[in-house]
Amino acid sequence: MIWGMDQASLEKLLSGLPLGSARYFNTIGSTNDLAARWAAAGAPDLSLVVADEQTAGRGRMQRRWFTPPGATLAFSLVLSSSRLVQSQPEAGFAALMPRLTALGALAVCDTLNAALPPMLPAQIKWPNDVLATRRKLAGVLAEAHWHGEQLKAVILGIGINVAPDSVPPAEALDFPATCLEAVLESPVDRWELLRAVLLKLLEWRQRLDSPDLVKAWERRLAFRGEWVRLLQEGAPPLEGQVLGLNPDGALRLRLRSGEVVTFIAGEIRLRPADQGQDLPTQGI
Ligand code: BT5
Repeated sequence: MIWGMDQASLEKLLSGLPLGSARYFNTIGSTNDLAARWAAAGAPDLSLVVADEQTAGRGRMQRRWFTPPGATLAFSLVLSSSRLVQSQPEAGFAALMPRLTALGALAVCDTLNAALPPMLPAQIKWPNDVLATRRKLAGVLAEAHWHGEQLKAVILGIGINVAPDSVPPAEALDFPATCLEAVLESPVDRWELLRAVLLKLLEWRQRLDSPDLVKAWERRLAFRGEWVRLLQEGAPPLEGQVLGLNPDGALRLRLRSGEVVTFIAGEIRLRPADQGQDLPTQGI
């Protein structure tokens, strides 16, 4: 078991995994930003940036990702474009991004489910959150980086709440949160968890273009059959029943009118329709 982490221990932990290089930081702004700069400077495919603490951790749309020291797992992987678009170039960039978000969420979800009781499986709150006990335990941020019109790399950032200190104060949250130690009621070695998630991620990456990926994403979908509220930028909230995912990863909902509509990942937030802001935050 590794309690402290440093560059040499990270390299030892990852030995044998088919990754690019790896860099460890005690403190960093955002692992996604460092990984993007590294990708621009020629980082090999599957290079990894890991940090104990992020001072400017980000979620989607510049939302904040809380990453205090000693309690969370925060890392980013460089996925080189040359390895991403080779198998289905005609499907293009638009098809790729939802799959990469799914790749990260599935890797986390599957890793957690190896440890969680089968009655309480981790699930994916579409598109990019991993829930346990219906609270957010992890988030995924896939960001594309371009060189002119050419996709250079996608940075896949993953944040997982491990110890209770990782759970933000309730007033900083738009959805209830928890951490793995609270759910398992036992201590968790963050670095063993990192290795396990990376192994799952490498496994799923082999099937990035397969219909299996979206099917697995759909099987782990939270709130299936339930009524949810969609919060969209610049539009009134919408209520619908979660039906599933389309093969392209779009969310399929039935509205109160009976009409079935689909949403492409990225611009919406989702919560159960009957859930107020006051569900207690666990683990703090
Ligand atoms: C996400 O965004 O959930 C993506 C989070 C990705 C974080 C990783 S950490 C490594 C890499 N480097 C980065 O800078 N980022 C990535 P989104 O769905 O937009 O959710 C953001 C919202 O989650 C915030 O507005 C808060 O309400 C909530 N939140 C912030 N920190 C949290 C935490 N530690 N646990 C649970 N919820 C949190």
